[in-house]
Amino acid sequence: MTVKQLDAIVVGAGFAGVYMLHKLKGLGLDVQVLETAGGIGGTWFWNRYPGARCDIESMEYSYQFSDDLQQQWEWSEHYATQSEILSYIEHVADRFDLRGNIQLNTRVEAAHFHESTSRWAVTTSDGSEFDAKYVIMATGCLSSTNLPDFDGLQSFRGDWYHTGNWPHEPIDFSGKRVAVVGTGSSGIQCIPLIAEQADHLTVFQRSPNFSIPAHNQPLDPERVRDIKANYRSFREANSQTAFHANFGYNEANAMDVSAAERESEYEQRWAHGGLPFLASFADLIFDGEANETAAEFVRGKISDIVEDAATAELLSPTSVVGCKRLCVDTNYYATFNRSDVSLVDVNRTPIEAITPAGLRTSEATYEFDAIVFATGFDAMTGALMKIDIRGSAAQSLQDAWAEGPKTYLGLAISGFPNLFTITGPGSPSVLTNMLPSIEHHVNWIAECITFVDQRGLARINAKANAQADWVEHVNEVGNTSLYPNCNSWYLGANIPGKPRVFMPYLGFPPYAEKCKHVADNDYEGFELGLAEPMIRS
Ligand code: N01
Repeated sequence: MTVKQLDAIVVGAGFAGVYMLHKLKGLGLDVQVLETAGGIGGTWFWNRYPGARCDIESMEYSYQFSDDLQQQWEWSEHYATQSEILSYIEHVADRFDLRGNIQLNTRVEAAHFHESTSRWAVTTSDGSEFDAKYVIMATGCLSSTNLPDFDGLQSFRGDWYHTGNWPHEPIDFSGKRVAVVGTGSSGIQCIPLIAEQADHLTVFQRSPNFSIPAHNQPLDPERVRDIKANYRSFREANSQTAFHANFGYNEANAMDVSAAERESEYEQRWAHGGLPFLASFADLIFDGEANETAAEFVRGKISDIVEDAATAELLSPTSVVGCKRLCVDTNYYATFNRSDVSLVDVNRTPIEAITPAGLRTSEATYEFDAIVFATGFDAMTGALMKIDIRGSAAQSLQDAWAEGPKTYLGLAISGFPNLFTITGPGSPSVLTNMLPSIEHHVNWIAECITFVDQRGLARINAKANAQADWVEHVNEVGNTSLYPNCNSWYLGANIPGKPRVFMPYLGFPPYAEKCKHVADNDYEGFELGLAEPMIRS
């Protein structure tokens, strides 16, 4: 078998991998993207469940590297559907002639760094071998599905699905008894639509979640014209915030204003809909008392919407608003007013097994024709840890991260030279609009590679002390907030046995400044290896 020689390998053909490819091709590098799926799109390829759509507005959940692209592409709704987002990335791949460098249906199984050559040997599921100077992990933050190890799943006689690996053909739940397990963003999006079809839907909830109505609607052509006329400043405003330009950050603290003012602010944001609810007050995610006022407001809404008091109470979280990713829904709470929808508290009565006919909790047995697992992901590290990655001295990533992920800026890992992670743990990633964060990382990595190559260097490696300082800083900042207070996937708490570490970095603008500072200072915190010890043939 011949080993394909390359400048760079990009793992994953989601939004990160596709733009990384475009960028590196533009630099004249010989690049190959390797993708497990049978198509491009990452998250938007896999998550085809009913109701899947983005919770960031479409005008901002898009690339900004090409003004022609952002001027010409037409979104139809405020929040784009999965299929529209997938069409968009397909369009980008065609428009920029990227498909020729993307190999689909190919899982990267191993990436081993060779000290003598300062190059990576990459092997894939089809037995192909590649040799590249750089490896860029564009493997996604929420791409490794979490299917809890329920006893008896294989014995189930009906059909079962995971929201994160949904079939391509439409699934018709008409006339069926359906279970949905899990009430995070995916469950909350699909439950109302499955309820409309199914004969009966039973929702198995372990923890209730806070959800804000989306109030999704077709895009207003006038607003689109306005944004397109000022796209640069719109994007600039976006780059100054975590989520989006119109997030409407309120600088006031909840506890500094009257109860009536708080109520009015929350009402306004509930009516506007979506994630901007999180920006109601500056102290919301930092002060427990402030947060409780928002929690109380949402619980009030739930009890207004849900007719049965016991169901409303069961749906009402007692946790911190935003501590788990805030959900955005269409008719979620109202769905529980339907006579053909029931709610089971599996916190009180855990699922004991999947049975041939359905599911058994500690209290009852249920019969189903279909079960939907909306049980989430092994977030941020799952996809990376599935690959046998070995850096200097053959150290494995599994060993390096045994106590939790450690990175420098979420971009590089000490001891793993010439390997980059796009939106890796330790970067703002999931606490931001992913698209600008992806573009920021891709641009930074491309500049870094240019720097290394122009100086004839063989390698760049994050220094252990710079990485340790960064990890400490990420933790310190995280600990100023309420984020570490609940069992979220941000902390890895949803996966049994996963080290509990708050993985994303809180604060996009300071983060971007830090990355710029590092680059401006000849990649401060990195050690640079001299001229390539071996010229590749
Ligand atoms: O996954 P989740 P998700 N028995 O981990 C439950 C993004 N996203 O796919 O909370 C019973 O949030 C689990 O219960 P608990 C977004 O960032 C975005 O929904 O651990 N239940 C929870 O209810 C989001 O945060 C969009 O107690 C079990 C659920 O399964 C992220 O993806 C749409 C269980 C998992 O919720 C992940 O969302 C969709 C068990 N053994 C996703 N194990 C938008 O843009 C787990 N659960 C709108």
